[in-house]
Amino acid sequence: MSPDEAARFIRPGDNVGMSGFTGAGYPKLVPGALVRRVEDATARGDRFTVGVWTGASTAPELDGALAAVDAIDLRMPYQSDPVSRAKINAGLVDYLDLHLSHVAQMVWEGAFGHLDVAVVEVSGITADGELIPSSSVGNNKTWIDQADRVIVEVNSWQLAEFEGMHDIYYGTALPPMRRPIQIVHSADRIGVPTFHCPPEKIVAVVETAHPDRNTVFKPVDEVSQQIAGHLLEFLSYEVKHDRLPAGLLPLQSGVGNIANAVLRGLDGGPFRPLTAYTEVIQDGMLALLRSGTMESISATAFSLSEEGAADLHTNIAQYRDRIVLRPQEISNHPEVIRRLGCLAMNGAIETDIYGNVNSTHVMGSSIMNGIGGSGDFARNAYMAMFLTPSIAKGGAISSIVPMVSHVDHTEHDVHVIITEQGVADLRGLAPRRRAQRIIDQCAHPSYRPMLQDYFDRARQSSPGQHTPHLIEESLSWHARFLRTGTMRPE
Ligand code: 0RQ
Repeated sequence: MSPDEAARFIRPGDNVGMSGFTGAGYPKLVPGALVRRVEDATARGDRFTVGVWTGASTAPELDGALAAVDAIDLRMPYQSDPVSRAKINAGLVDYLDLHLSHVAQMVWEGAFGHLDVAVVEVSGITADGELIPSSSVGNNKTWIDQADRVIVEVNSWQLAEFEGMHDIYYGTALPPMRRPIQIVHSADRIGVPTFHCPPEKIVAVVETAHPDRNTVFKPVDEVSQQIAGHLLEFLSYEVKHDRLPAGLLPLQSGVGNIANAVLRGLDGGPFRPLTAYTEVIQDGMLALLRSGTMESISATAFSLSEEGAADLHTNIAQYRDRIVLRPQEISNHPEVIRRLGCLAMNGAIETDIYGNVNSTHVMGSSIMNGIGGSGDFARNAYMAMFLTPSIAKGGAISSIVPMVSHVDHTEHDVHVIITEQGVADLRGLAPRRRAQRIIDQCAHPSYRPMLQDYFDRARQSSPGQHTPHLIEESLSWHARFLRTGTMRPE
C-alpha cells in the first residue's frame, strides 16, 4: 500500500519501533507519511506525538522531520540529528540515552511500556514469508517480536546479495532462562539469516527504492592522523612486548575522522590477519577486507559514505562471506566482548586528569549524540582506548580538564587516552600517577601549565590525597567558558 495508507496504522500516543542504525536501513517513506499525519492533526488543533525507538541514529527524514513537527514525545536510545538535538536540549523532547546492548532486554522487561507498531525496512521477503534484513539489524528482531502491528518497507535499492549475510539469534531470554552466547570467534554464526514475523501481524507492506543516508567522507585531517599515528605506535609496542598477538584482537572502532585515519593506518600494515567485532562497518573496514589485511567483520550495521556504499554495491561478492550482521544486543553483548577481548577505540568530548571520560555532554548539560555502544565496548573490552584532540573550538576549550562536567566512562573503564600530543597508558597506575601521565602525555602545551598548577595545588591542599581535587575550583574551567567563551583565564 502507499506510505500514507500505512502510516494510518500509527496512532497518537503509540510507541513506534523503527529500524535504522547510523543512517543504514531506516524506513524511507513511512516516517514522512507520519509527519504529514501529524501536520494534519496539528492543523485541526489536535496533539499527535509518538515514542520513537530505533537501533541508533537514523536520518533527517526520520529523526529530523519528526522532531521538526514536534511529533516525538520520547526518543531512545541514540540520535545524532541536529534538529532532534536542538529539541532535546531545549527540553522539548525527552531523550533516553542508553547503552545499546541494554535496549532489547529493557523492552522485553517492559521498562518503556508497550510497543504498538514496528516500522522495519527489509531488503526482501522470501517465498515462505521470512523477512530478509537490510543494511542494519539493530533492534528489528525485538520490534517485530514485541509490536502489535508491523509495517514493512521493502527496499529494492538494498542488495539482493544481503540474503544470507545476517545472523539473527533467537536464543536470547530474560534471566533466569539465559544460556551462554556461543560466539568464540568474531565471525561465528549462531542464528538464522532472516526475521520471522507471524503474517497476521503485518498490517502494511510498502515498496521503496531509496538509498541509505550516507555519511560525508571527509579527508583525514592532520590532528586525526597524529592521533592514529600514536595509536598504531602504541599497538606495535604492545605486540613487541607480547601483550598483544601479531594479529591484535578483534577491533571495535567508532566512526568519524579519527577512526578513518586509524583504519587507513592499519591497511597493509604489520598487524594481520585482523578481525573486527564491532558495531558499524565504515569505509575503512571495507578497504581492510579488500586488501586482505582484515579477515572478517561482525557488526550490526553499515555506516558508509557515498563512495563506500558504491564500493559495497560493486564488490559485494567478495565481501559477503566475510561479513556478519547481528542484532545489536549481540554485536554489543558484554559477555562476547569480554570473551573475545576486543580492542575498543572510541571518541571522547573531554577526559579529566584521573581518566574519567565524557562522551556525550557539552559543558555538562547539552547532549551531543549519546553514549551509543561506547560503554558496552569500553566496560568490557580487553583494552578500552579513548581518542580525542587535546583542544576544541579553536583552542578555546581544553579537552583535558580537572574534572569532567559529565561522566560516561569512569576511571575504572578507561585504560588508554590518546590525543595528538601522545598516549597515556593508565593501566596499573594509581590516581595521582594517572593525573601526571595524562597532563604530560595528552594535554595541549597551551593548557599543560594550568593543569599542572591545578594538580600541584590539589596535592597541597585537597583533604583527601587519594584523588586530590580542589572541589570548588574543579569545574571552574567550564564555568569560565560559559561566561567568557574560553577556558583560558581572563
Ligand atoms: O562540535 O560539531 O559543533 O563543531 O563536539 O567533535 O572533534 O568532530 O569529534 O565527530 O569524533 O565526535 C565524542 C561526540 C566525538 C563522538 C564524540 C565538539 C566539537 C564538535 C564533535 P561541532 P569532533 P567526533 C560506537 C561508539 C559517543 C558515541 C560513541 C560520540 C563536536 O565520538 O558521539 O562513542 N561518541 N559510539 O567542537 C565542547 C569539548 C569538545 C567539544 C569536541 N571538550 N567541549 N565541545 N567538541 N570536544 C559507535 C559506533 O561504532 C558507531
